[in-house]
Amino acid sequence: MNIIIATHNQGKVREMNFLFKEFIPQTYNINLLSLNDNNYSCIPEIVEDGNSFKANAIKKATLTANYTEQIVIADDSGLVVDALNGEPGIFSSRYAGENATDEGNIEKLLEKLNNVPKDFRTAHFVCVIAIAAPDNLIGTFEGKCYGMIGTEIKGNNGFGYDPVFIRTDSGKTFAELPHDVKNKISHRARAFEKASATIEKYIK
Ligand code: ITT
Repeated sequence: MNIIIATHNQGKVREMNFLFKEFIPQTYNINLLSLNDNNYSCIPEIVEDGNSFKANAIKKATLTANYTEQIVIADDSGLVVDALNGEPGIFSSRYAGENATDEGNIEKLLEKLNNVPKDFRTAHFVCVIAIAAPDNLIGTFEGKCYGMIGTEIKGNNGFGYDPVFIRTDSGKTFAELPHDVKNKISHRARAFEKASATIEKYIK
């Protein structure tokens, strides 16, 4: 059975593949596809104009499900920094501008936090997973993961803001942690864990 992950972000695709293996029994024989696959490259770009992670996740899931006539899982996620009143939030992927790179976004974040002392650099990631079938929003599931923003980039794993997001328990950034460790504790893992029973119900 095909399930489409409604994303162009290869970092999310890698983590979703891992989470499927972790939480969904292999016996279901799922074929995970994404919007980077050839069959779906013609889907019109979805404008993320919602005012919350949940609204954007629902929009990505429902429009993609209607377009492809398949079961779709969408992930809208981002980094919420307390000292910046919640920025970059839903604008995480385009913090440094419309065609921003991960490096550009991190640079802007570190500049904005330049004078903020360590104890005030608290932040959390949010992930909302929305599951949809054609003409049917099946559900939404939220996960959060708390940490601190460092002062320099560290590590090569992961994607996005991982090189500056420090987990206080290990003192390591998400980009320094092995991917199986991040994928047990991340916002995405927590959302996926909540979503897994519903996903199983629809693939049975
Ligand atoms: P799609 O909309 O195609 O899924 P996107 O990257 O634009 O891709 P979002 O709008 O949900 O997706 O933005 C998510 C951004 O939040 C992402 O680009 C990263 O900058 C950041 N982010 C989310 N999860 C992250 C994680 O696990 N580690 C690091 N950064 C993350």
